[in-house]
This record gives sequence, structure tokens and C-alpha cells, in this order.
Amino acid sequence: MSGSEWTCRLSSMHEWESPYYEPSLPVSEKSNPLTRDIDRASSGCIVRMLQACDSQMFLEEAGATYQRLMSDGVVETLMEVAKKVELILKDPRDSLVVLSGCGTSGRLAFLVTSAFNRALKELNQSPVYSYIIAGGDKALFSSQEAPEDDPKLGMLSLKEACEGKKRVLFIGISCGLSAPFVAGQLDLCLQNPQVYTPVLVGFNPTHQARDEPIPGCSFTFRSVVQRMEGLAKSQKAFLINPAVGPEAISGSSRMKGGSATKILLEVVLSAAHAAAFTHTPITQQGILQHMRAYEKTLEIPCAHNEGMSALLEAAGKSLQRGRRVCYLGWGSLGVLGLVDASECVPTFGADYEDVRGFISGGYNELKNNEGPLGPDFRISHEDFLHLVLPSLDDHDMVLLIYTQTDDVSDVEKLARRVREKTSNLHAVYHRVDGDTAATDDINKLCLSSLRITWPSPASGLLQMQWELCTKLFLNALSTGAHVLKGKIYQNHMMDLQVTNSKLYCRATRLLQKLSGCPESKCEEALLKAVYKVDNLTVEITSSDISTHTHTARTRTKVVPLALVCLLTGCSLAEAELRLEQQPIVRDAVEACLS
Ligand code: F1P
Repeated sequence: MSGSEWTCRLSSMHEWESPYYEPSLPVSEKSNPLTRDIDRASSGCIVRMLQACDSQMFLEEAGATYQRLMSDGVVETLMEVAKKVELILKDPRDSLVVLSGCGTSGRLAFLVTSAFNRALKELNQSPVYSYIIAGGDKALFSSQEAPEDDPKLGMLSLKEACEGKKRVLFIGISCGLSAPFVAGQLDLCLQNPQVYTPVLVGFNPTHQARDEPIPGCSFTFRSVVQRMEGLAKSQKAFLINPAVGPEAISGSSRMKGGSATKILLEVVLSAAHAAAFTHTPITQQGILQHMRAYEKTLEIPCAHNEGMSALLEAAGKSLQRGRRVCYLGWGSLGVLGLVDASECVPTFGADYEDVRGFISGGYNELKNNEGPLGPDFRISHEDFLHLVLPSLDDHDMVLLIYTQTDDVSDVEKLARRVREKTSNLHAVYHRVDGDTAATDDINKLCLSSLRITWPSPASGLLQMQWELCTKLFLNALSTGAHVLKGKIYQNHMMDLQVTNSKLYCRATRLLQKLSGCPESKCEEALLKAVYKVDNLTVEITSSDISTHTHTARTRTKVVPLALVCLLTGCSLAEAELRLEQQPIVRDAVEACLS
């Protein structure tokens, strides 16, 4: 890289921190200068852009506007929270650690509680962790965004989870410090300090927490955060809110927000477990060491750039042709596959069948609160064999996701079955140096294999690193494939679902940015697209946001439609026709803009 290129890259690494950069937006909603042109980039370039965004998670604090993952204040709070968890682990009677969130944040709460309850089981200890996800277990694999706006539902689900408990450490996760569901839970904790100690995890500074009124409540997210700040001084509440930089696709907090959530929660719980069960004191150094192991993990995908961009290209081709991408995973990496695939629906307006994940053992492996979720949520490899495999051919891409600790003979068996229908079979495989698992035959069956070799022996930490690496990898694959399909305009998802208040506000803002029209006009255009009318009635304009977002659940392409109307002044019917003629949203928008 030349000197000037480097300076340029460095300045865009930090540009978002300037007080003048998109000043009205919180960090989690800003657009990332690094990915401004991602919609026009090659697959190799997309991979590098996404990696550069991820690396912002570990930027140094020196001279920075915001605190970081490894800032002293953040590390101190992680230590304090770990000590609270340690106390519960040492005396778990009538106690619980609850992790709760909406969407991706709830999915990570599930993943992390599962892993640490498993670790407790291996030590013959009873489980102390419990997860809550807004919308219940079906939200693990589908978007249930309306419950995210419901603070009462949040409170009730927390009360229910903690029935009969005398001591609860509640960890609420909201990447944007914004979800009313979590605000309601934090408020409940603040009202009942004799039982609950609240911890908030998110990725905006506290003054950027959402301050919109929540219908039926006297508090906003920001007012709850301010009350917590007051209590933080006496360690009665904890705030863990470093900045990790804007998402590669604006507002897509499933990416860095999700990864940083996983890192923070695992660092805290690992430190607590080590303190409670191996007499390892909780120290700043220990916390930093664990963080650095994750920072190193980020380098792994970089070492596999070529393989990754080939996979991204293959997935993009399948999606462009209207064909499928299937992830077949084992163990917790299988869960990450399920999660990444299901997030494509709300994130990219993808069809449920476009990207699907399946896990070996299905619900038996998952052990979720509600057990099997019925015919709409089929997730096992058997389901894949019966429902999906028969219709596959070479245009559909299948990706095996496994590690040396999985049953490789099972992987091989499934690979053979897949090969009978499609040669478009690929693998991502984690192993440690010197591994002797017999995977050569699997590799021969695959068109490409990303074999990731790790230096240390298999351990709890290594499993978490495999997971993070797989998450980064799958997020890049599904995001990149949808970019190649033309779903992204600059670095904005145009065709977002407007199914909760956060997304409604994001959609209005996006229309303002792209059309240059005033907010009121953009909101009008959005509502016309949501209600499919050219003239708004008083009934529509006097309804609240929850009515709008409820109606929007069954609508498609509302934001692109509204934008075409705003840019051309045409009717909705004409806008629909334009989008039908030009189904690649990015191209349709560009045609209007030119
Ligand atoms: C929760 C969330 C995101 C999802 C979408 C809607 O956000 O469900 O996970 O991708 O943006 O909101 P947050 O509360 O963690 O900020």
C-alpha cells in the first residue's frame, strides 16, 4: 500500500468519530466511510472492506472520541460484572444470571447461555444462566421485530424467567441502546433493586441512547440509561458500552454489534468461571489477554481472503440466479449457520428459502427453552435431506461448517449425499495443528475447502474463537452475496422491512438522505407505500407508529417504492411498474437518480 493510500485508509478508519460526521446519528446507525462503494466492489474487495470494518472493533482508544472494547473504563466494568457472576456461581441458590435481547442480541444471549450452562454441566454444577429473546424462541430463527417495541412484554418475560429468585444479575443487550423491550426490563430491575442488578451492553455512548417516547411508558431508553449511570458509581448498575464503529451495511447490528456482544459476554463469563472453579483471580490482565485472543481471531479470515472471495462469488451467483445457499453445520457452528441464514430475511428482504441453515441433531442439539418449533422451523440435516436436497442442482450452493471435534464420518456421509445432486459443495473446517482427523475424502468431494488451522490445542477458548471466526465468515458471505445480488445501494440496505419503530425511523432517514426531501415529505411517501395509497387518509395519519409497522409486515419493497415516488413524483402504481421492470433495487434507484 502506498503512503497516500495508507493515510487515506487510516482517515476513513476514524472519519466516523469526527463530531461533524453524520452528527444527528448514533454510532450504530452511521454509515461507514470504509464501505461507501461496497455496492460496486468486486468480491475480493468486499471481503477486504468487511474485514477492515471488523478490525475497527479493536481500534486503540488513544485520542479517540469514544471508549473502546479495551479501554480502561470498559475493562474495569467487565471485571466488576465478572465478580458479580462469580458470587452467583459460588452460591447459586435462588440466583440467576439472565441474558436478554432482541433479534441478533437475543440470539447471542441464547448462544452464550447455552455454552456456559454446558460448561457448568461438565463440572457437575447446575445451570445458572437463562436467556430471553423478544418474541420467544421462534425469534431465534426468524424476525419477530414487533415485540421489540413492547417494554411491558420485556418486563413480564423477565419476571416470569425469575419467578422465585432472590438474586438476579440481569444483562440486557441492545446494540443501539434502543430496544423498548430491553428498556422495560432494565426499568423493572431499577424498580426492584433488592432482587435485580442491571447490566446494559450496547455500542453507543450513553448520550446517544434513544430518546423517543415509548407509548404507554414514562421512560425512554435514554432516561433508563441515565438512571443507571447514577447507580453505576456505587456498582448497583453497570454500563458496558464501547464504540465499535459503524456497521459495514448501515445499522446492520447483526455484524459488529453481534460479534462485540459475543466477545464481551464471553470475556465476562469466562473470567467468572475461572475465578469460581480454578481459583484464577479476575484481573485486568486476564481480561485483556482474552480480548487479544479475539483480536487475533480477526486476523484468521484475512489469511484466507482468496478462498473467502471465491465462496462469496459462488454464493452471489446462486442468489443472482434465484437459487439457494444452504449451510449444513455441526454443534455451535451449526447454530451460527442457522442464525446467519435466518437474518437474511429481515436484513436483505431475502426469501426464506434463499439462504437456509441446518444443524446436525436439530432441536436435540439446540436445547432451546421451547423445544421443537413446528413445521415452519425445520432445522435438522434430516429435514434438509427430505425437503431441500431433492430440488438442488449445480446452481445451488451448499456449505459444510464443521470442526475436527465433530463426527467427520457423518460430515463425509452427508457430503456424499449432497454430491449426488450438486457439485457446488464447499466447506469451512477448523482444526488444530497436527490434527489427524480423516478429512481428505471430504475435501475431495468439495469444490473448495477453507481449512483453518489453529496453533493451540482444542479448549473452551478455542471453541469460542472458532465460533467468532465462523460468525465473521458467514456474515461476510451472506452480506457479500446480497451485495453482489444488487440489494445494497452504496452501503445502505434499501429494501429493509419497516417492522418496528427503529426500522421505521431508519427508513424515513434513508429516504431523506437519498431524496433530499424534508422529513415530513419522506414519512408521507413511506406511509403511502405502506398503505398502498396515493392519498393519505386522516385515519392513516392519525394512527401511531405501531399501526404502521404492523401494516408493513405484509408489504414488500416499501422503501424503494417510496423513494421512486419521491424522486420522480410518479404514482405508486407507476413506481411498482418501474421496480418490476428493474428488479435490482440498486439499479432502479440509480436510474431514477440519474
Ligand atoms: C435489535 C434488532 C437487531 C436487528 C434489527 C432490529 O437491535 O433486532 O438485532 O438486526 O436491526 O433490531 P438492538 O436492540 O440490539 O440494537
